[in-house]
Amino acid sequence: MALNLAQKLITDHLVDGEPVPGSEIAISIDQTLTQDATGTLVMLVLEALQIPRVKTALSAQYVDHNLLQEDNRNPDDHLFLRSACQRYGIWFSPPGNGVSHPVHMQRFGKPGATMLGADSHSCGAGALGMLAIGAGGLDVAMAMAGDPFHMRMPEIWGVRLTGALPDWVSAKDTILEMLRRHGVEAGMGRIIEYHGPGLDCLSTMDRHVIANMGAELGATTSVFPSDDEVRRFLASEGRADDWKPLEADTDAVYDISDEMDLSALEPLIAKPSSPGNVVPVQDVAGEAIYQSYIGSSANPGYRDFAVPAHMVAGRKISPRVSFDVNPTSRQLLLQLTRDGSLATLIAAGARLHQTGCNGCIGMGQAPATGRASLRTVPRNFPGRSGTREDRVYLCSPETATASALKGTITDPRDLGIDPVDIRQPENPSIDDSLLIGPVSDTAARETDLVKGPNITAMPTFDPLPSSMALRVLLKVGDDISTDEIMPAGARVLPFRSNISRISEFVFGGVDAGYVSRASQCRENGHIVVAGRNYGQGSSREHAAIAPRHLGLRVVIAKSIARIHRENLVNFGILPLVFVNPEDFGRISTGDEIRLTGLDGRALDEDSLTVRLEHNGGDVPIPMKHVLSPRQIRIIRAGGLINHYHMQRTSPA
Ligand code: MIC
Repeated sequence: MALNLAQKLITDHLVDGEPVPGSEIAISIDQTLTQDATGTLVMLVLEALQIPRVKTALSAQYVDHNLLQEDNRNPDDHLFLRSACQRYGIWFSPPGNGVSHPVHMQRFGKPGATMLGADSHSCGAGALGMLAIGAGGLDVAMAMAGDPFHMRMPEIWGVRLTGALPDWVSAKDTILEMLRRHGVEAGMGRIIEYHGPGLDCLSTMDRHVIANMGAELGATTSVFPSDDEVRRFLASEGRADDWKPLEADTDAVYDISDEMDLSALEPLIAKPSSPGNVVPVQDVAGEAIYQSYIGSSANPGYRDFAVPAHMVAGRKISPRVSFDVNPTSRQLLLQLTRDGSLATLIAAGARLHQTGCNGCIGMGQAPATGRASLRTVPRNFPGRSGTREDRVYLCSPETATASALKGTITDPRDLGIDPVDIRQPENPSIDDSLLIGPVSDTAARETDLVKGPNITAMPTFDPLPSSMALRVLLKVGDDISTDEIMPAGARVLPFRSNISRISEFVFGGVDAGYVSRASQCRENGHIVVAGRNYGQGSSREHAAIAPRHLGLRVVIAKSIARIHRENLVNFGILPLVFVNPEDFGRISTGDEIRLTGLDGRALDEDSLTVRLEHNGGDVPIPMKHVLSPRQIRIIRAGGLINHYHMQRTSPA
């Protein structure tokens, strides 16, 4: 049977289940990626599971998020991670080496391999013809321990690209066009596979831009074929031997077929405060800006800095704009330094920041109150920049630079500058000298984990009771992101390895009273009710573990984003979805909801009825859970760690 590329990648790694859309499958994982903000918990889990050494072909740990060393906490985490890498056989990429996703793709990514990453943007490596999926840290830890990764077989959404991008329109506009057409939920339960003649105008790093922000469409991942362009890319990284050709069979079919003519695209911009709020740049042109920011995993390539350098050469940035340059990696910084692009940017008035995720995750560069900030980053959820009432726009490096020069939102086509076609240099600077490889088994066994005072053990959680009567402590609307559930940023990120402390920030920007209300009924537990696409965005499992620590036992929503739903399950929180979305309106904060029979039929079948006590009445509300039998066992056990131990002590 003719297969598309995503089906080939899945079939090659299938260890359990039928690859029929919607049914649970298990796939083997070749590589894992962790970054510091999620990696500390992953390493603590490996310790708790007493794993001697990772079983993957390759696991790599990057330090790119928690770079501000305001006190001992972040640097203590860096040392802990370094020791854990040595202990468990993992590559270590230290602070300063660069943003995990592009570095991983450049130095380790392999066409045909699977990669599970504890970061939602791990999907960027799909640019190489890999099956690269973002997941919660617990799932990644299990993959490192040698377990397969479970997911529902996604539908495959084929997008045939035709034409070629016009001048001043780039890969970022392509993914913004996908978001403009389809919105932030369209990719749920789907893999997006790009194919067709339009690929010819997209370099591998351009494809990374598109695959990276597939996360913003809610997609499981995105894939591109491994073609001559990927061969060229790997050869330029000195890794020609890692290339192999991979593409869909000629007569392959897709569950959903779509087409995009690249020649018809124009510069686009996502307005505050959703990546799905996309309009043509022309529609908002002229609005004054305060900041313009280039860099991040969403625009990590050489051209994403070299094109801005070309644009500002011999010109000056508007005096009212902070033009923040965030180089992706040390390797890229060396390249930009050697070829003079960096000097050009600085001469024009750019502010140079260290290599890393930086302001993308609210680690510095927060914009001033009420002032517009244009960024090439992937997300603009409310408050994510660090400024509560922020106004962050997402755009291409071309639009960010044109606007920095003018001081107002500017369509780069209106600048009157000659267009350039800058691609990855054929012989880029390659520098792996900071990467530290795994050590021998003997050296690993002799390594002690280095734990600073802020690194605490994973909390333990009770199994699911057979019945519960819980109060609704919070009701929120549609599209609540994990940034709103568990904020990141310079103030909160240093507590990623201290669950009790980080819990103090849960829902901080949404409802300042939530933590104290939850703490008051912590033993009994509580419910959060939400609208559509609850938990969109990051893979941070802290958005599940910290509310669980505060007593969250059930989430009831109109729909729940993929990674967050898995994280809820992994920490023993029951995710329920309304059968009739209009029932959302019947529940109010403070209501009591009763759930019974959770040890029996109520969960074994996909539909259950909860009883709502409201104004003295008793209202039945039908729910579904869409959980597999494996996930139900995990929730009943009180989460994945308990389940893991139970399986080892009493095999079924
Ligand atoms: C993000 O872009 O939201 C992050 C920060 O990279 C997260 C991971 C995290 O919260 O540590 C992600 O995308 O998964």
